[in-house]
Amino acid sequence: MQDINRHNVQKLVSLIAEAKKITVVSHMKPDGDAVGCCIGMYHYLAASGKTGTKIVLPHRVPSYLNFLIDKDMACDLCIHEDKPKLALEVISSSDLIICLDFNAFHRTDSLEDALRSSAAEKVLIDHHLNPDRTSFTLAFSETEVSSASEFLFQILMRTPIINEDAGNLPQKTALALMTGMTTDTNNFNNSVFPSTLRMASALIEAGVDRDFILSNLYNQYSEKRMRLMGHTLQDLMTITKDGVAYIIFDKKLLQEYHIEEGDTEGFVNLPLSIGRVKMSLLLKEDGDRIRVSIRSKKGVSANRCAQLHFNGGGHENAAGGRLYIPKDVAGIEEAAAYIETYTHLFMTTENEK
Ligand SMILES: [Mn+2]
Repeated sequence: MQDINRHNVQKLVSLIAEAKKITVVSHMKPDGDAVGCCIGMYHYLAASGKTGTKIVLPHRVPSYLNFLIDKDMACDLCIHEDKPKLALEVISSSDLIICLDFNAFHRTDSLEDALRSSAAEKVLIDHHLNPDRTSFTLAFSETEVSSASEFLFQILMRTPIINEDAGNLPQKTALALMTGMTTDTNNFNNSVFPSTLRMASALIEAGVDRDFILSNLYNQYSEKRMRLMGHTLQDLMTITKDGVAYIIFDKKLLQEYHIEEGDTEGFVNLPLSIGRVKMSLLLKEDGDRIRVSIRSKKGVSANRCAQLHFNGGGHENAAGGRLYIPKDVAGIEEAAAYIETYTHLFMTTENEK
């Protein structure tokens, strides 16, 4: 946690104190961690007297996270895919931009240019490898944490108004950060550090309702999601002789099951429960690209595979990327052959550096 020192926390506190218009941003296709830490930060800023803070996201918040959005906050939430002009105006008119849960501006997709060209002070708070530190006034980066939500929790705990007592966090911040950590660890299934359990313990003591979070996250799925899961496991999952499982969702299937963002959350993890599966890939056709999620077991680097073959990267055992049509593959129908070829190369010669 070398970035969390008195000097940096002090600097963050004074950047916030001096700012007149603060904007909080996160990455494209925001997940529970991205949304959780943005909302957590928003309510911390509001409690610090910073009204008028905006949250700008490239894409909509998945509906399973709606329980984190209250009426007051909803009008400060600006989504680029809904209101592109407004989103870019908010960014260019802010004097402090707090960037959460991503390591470089290109991860924000449509917000990238506006963030890059903005004259605002920029703060990074993130848990991915290889942060682009030079683009920020102040960077907090740490990979030995479960999530950006956990890292933000640790930083906020060191600020004077919270003063190491989670009971001083606004309740909505506590709820949002617990939610972000829970989704990024897949409910304590991966990336759990001693500090993660300390955070959970402090937040539960401070009154966070974990049952409420779990019932919102995991017991509110649509029927179509479970039916698609059944079809996927029965008919669409392939396992190669190298122990690589892959699932491909083309546009037709996504339309047939009326699949929205968030509906396939967690699918990529399912094949890892099979003993001989060492790495799992989920591909989704999305316009002129195919989005790729990769998860791996210990000893196999999802991050390296994403970097080498899928124009991406991420964490050691959880990464993502994309294949461009027609640059990488002529179309979705060629994706299976691409995966077979390149994961075989990866598993046999490239994984062990
Ligand atoms: Mn994250």
